[in-house]
Amino acid sequence: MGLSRESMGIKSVDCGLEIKKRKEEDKVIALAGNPNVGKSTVFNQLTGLNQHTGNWPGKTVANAQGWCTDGQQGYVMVDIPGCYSLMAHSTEEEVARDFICFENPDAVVVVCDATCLERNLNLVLQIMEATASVVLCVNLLDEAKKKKIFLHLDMLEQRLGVPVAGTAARSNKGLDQIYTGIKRCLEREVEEVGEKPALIQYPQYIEDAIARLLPVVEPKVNGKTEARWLCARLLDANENLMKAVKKYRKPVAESEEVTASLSEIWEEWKAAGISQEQVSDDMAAVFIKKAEFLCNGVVEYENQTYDRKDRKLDQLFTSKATGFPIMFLVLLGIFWITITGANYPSELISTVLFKIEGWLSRLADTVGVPFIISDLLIHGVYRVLAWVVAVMLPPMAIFFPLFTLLEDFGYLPRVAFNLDRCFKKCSACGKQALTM
Ligand SMILES: Nc1nc2c(ncn2[C@@H]2O[C@H](COP(=O)(O)OP(=O)(O)OP(=O)(O)O)[C@@H](O)[C@H]2O)c(=O)[nH]1
Ligand SMILES: [Mg+2]
Repeated sequence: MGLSRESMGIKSVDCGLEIKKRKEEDKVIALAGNPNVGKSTVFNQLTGLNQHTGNWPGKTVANAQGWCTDGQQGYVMVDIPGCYSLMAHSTEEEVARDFICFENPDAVVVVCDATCLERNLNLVLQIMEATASVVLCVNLLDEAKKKKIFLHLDMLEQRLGVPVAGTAARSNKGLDQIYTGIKRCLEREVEEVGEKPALIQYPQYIEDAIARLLPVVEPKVNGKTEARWLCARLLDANENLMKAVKKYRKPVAESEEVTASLSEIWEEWKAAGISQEQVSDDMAAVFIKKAEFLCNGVVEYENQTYDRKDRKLDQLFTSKATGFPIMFLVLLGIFWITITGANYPSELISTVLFKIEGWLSRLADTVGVPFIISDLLIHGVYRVLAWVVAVMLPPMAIFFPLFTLLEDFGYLPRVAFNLDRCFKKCSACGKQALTM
């Protein structure tokens, strides 16, 4: 039975997805994280569904839901698009941010790439600032092992203060830890609501401003965590996020008290020579430093130059001098192989299929099938089918395996990176090059 968000108590935010619980006590869990870290793979393994996965960022562009259970508790898992930050820069990132920040899921599982944990922790910290119920899922542990990167997840759990699960989702390893993590997270939420000290500490002048704003903002939102996060975001004044606040947290956006306090703070900052850019930079720096601190001692590299080969390939495939020429040659090569290479099997298939058409025609004459029927079926339906198969099948059989090879080698994200600037000029983004 499809139950509406209102009837099941889920806050009504239009993220294009109506949450469907099977039972009232089911919990809504968001699967968030950077692009291409295995969120949809985790989602598919847990729910038994088949969300699209592939080795390039930006495959998931809208929220998708699926139901699963650990045997006792039912969960509605929501696979959300990948994002690098809560300051969304694209529509998918907005969809992700709105679900995490304004849809109030019961918990957010943030999936991370174990091979570049520090970079991924930036988003983890941003989400932990926005919501109290977070589980960290460090995925791709098999890849990290291959690259001889070792992670002390217990230490990370201690430092972060949220449950951490280590997984290799593609081979279905460690996924039970996600359930354990969610359970611990939900139990703890009941015990400690509002008690935890803030994980992110901004420079003193920003902390003072947050302390001034908090009493005005807190009564208008859902709890302490969201209030502190929202105060920081109001001070940061990110244009895109402000639009979302206007849409989803009207009482805050329309409050004269909030506007007056904000103007007062900004006036004071202006008088002290503190610019808006400096505030944003100081805030961003806190997350980067915190991620660096958290990873120190948690991540160990047996081979310090483990990524030298990848960086050299990056240089070759994405630099101005070589990136574009190589990309054109590779793509041209693929199209040439596809079109020229397809001619031979096409010819062979059409010869065989048209020979069969001749046999079928003679057989129909021998058996005495009326001409109108044999003409319709053999020279009509069969011939069209034979043409389509002969013309379409060989290029597809050549193109898709080649495309998959490029995907597996990790070349496609580099194509997206190269084309990003051109696509941005058309108000699109580089990732769309892949679907094009
Ligand atoms: N080796 C390895 N590969 C994995 C693992 N989990 C996912 N992958 C692969 O990583 C790639 C990305 O997986 P997705 O599940 O599509 O990633 P996503 O985070 O949903 O990506 P977006 O929707 O684009 O943000 C796919 O090729 C997966 O097969 C894992 O644990 N180990
Ligand atoms: Mg996905």
